[in-house]
Amino acid sequence: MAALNLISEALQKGKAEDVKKMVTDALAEKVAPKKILEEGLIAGMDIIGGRFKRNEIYIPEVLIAARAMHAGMSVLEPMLIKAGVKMIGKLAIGTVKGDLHDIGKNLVAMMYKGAGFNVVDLGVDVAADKYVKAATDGADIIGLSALLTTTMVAMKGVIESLKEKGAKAKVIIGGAPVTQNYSDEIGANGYAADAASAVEIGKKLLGK
Ligand code: B12
Repeated sequence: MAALNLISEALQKGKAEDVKKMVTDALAEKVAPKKILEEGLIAGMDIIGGRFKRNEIYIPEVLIAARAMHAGMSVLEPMLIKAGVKMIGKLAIGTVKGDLHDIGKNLVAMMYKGAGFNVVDLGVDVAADKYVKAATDGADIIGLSALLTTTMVAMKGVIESLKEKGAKAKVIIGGAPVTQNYSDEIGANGYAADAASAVEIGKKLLGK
């Protein structure tokens, strides 16, 4: 059996093709997609995040690991969706204006898909009017991601724009610099520190 720690190790080394193959093998061996995601891919990316923080590795290594993560996710995503139950709500999620970080946002999107949500990925560097349009188009939840202290301030503007248009969608926010205090301060409906709790909060907000 493809051990999940081997997936994590290959991801950390940036071996995209190996990660893709090991994820495919693990799925063929009936390992649960959520387990592969959490104990293989997310576990590896968490280690990369920590090593980058301690200056043990630099941006190129992080980018290569991120590419391996995306390679694994490309195989896993349809399975996570398949494993999910019927659609329980619609999430539109994007990284706010000026911010290009998308790994965490993609993870949250994937976990929502796996939990049975219809997910619209708005991408990165998303302006407020795009979130407003997504809400008008029927999103129950708007997800805002920011990884920079300089871009998290844009979240407040998005919430104000949504209020101005009378949008009923609930707003959840997250990303490394974001806190529960900040969420309360700008009037978001929920905050989560990781992708799994992000889903719990979304379900709670919709009364599921
Ligand atoms: C990978 C990375 C990059 C990659 C991004 C690749 C990509 N496709 O995303 C690259 C190399 C491009 C990059 C660029 C930059 N980066 Co950068 N980057 C990182 C790094 C190492 C990891 C981020 C990551 O992916 N983590 C893994 C994921 C899984 O975690 P996460 O994003 O936090 O997401 C989880 C939760 O936060 C939460 N979550 C996330 N989004 C959401 C949304 C919702 C709705 C909810 C509920 C929850 C939620 O759930 C996720 C899953 O559990 C961080 C360091 C760190 N430890 O965070 C720095 C970091 C964020 N970067 C930083 C900086 C400074 C930059 C640059 C400005 C560097 C430069 N000088 O050019 C540029 C900015 C580019 C831009 N305009 O956006 C700083 C930010 C400092 C600050 N406080 O503002 C950090 C903290 C590094 C550091 N210690 O200095 N970066």
